[in-house]
Amino acid sequence: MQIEKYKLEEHNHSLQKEHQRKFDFIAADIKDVNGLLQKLIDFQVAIPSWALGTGGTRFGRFPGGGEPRNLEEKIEDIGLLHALNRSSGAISLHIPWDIPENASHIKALAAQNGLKFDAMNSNTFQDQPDQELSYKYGSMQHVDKAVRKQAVDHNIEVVKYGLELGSESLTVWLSDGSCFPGQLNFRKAFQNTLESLQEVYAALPDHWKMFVEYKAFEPNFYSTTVGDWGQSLLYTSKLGKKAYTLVDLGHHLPNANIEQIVALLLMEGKLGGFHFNDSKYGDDDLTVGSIKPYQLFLIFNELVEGMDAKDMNHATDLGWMIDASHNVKDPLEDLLQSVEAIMITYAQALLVDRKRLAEAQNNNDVVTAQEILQQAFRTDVRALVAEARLRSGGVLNPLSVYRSEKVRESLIKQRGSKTVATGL
Ligand code: LRH
Ligand code: MN
Repeated sequence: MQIEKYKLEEHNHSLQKEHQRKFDFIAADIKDVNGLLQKLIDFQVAIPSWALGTGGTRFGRFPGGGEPRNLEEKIEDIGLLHALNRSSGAISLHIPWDIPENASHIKALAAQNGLKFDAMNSNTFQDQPDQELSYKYGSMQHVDKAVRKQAVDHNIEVVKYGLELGSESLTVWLSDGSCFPGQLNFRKAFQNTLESLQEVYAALPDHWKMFVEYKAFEPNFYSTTVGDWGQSLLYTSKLGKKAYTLVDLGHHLPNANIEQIVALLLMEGKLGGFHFNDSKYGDDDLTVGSIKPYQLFLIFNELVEGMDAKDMNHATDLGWMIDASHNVKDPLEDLLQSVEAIMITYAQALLVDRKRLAEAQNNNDVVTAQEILQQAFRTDVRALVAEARLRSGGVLNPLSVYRSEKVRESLIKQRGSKTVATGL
């Protein structure tokens, strides 16, 4: 579904005066406001193809209707998000949920919607109907070499799909682990997994990256074979320079200091990217910044500091992806809120007075250090993010346009109220 351009312009015109007042107010205090705005304009967040329908849990799923019935409609939905916020310029596919039957057609449709293909995701955590061997007891860790080979072949097949679409990275998340003490030999599981990842790594095109995503628990509840950042760093260090660690914010044990993990992975040159979401308990996959916005700010603070220390390109040198599941919100509204939260937090991190912070740290002036961070976190940067959207052809308030244009109602009319998208 596309929204006519004149409707977007009408919306911006109706809010222009109020926006200009707020923008002028905050811009007055920023040295290089155009430089900051350009960073926001360049910063693109990849939307997961598996999060365009209503998510669910083992207790139930409550689809809201109008969900995309195929990859084409998923691309159109992300295209609509991108037309509104101009910050969602990429899609991350999950195979086999989103096999591009006709790759050149899919690539052309994505280009029409201003979308690139970010990391491809393999899936060896479910058994497919036509699958020969089961992943019940794991995939790359499996005691049976034939099961490990099946998992390796699947990942190599996913790379092939990605090559056809112009993707340049593969995310490997392994649900492998154990549910009971004694079930698994941890050392053999690690070595089987490393050996399997090395076979996939060997098949990677030169310019590709492999992201090894860790997770503390679920679906295994005693051990996970890629269970934390240390284990993922061990794998990626042994694999080689094309292998990096992927940080999914919901994959940590309670109270983990994720910003410290991010700072150290960045320092080691082994941070590949993110799956942004938020959580209060487990891998809740909630809207970004909806539960712990200050933690997200502290993570972006380490990202900006660490990337600038290595002279990295903020927009392109790391993988910025959302990984969320929408149980009670309209999936597209949830994604608009998540992208907004990421852009707001990135803008706040860009406002941190790095020079004064370093001085305070060198003087062990703990109070001033906190004041400098919270000065940025307590700055309302929404007018900056809105101005960046305006300058890149988007709208001042994406959510209100989505609602005022009754997008969900139109999608339900077009697709029906019972359609369920592939994904989690
Ligand atoms: C695992 C995970 C992984 C995806 C899946 C959809 O919890 O975060 O990134 O493959 O969600
Ligand atoms: Mn994830």
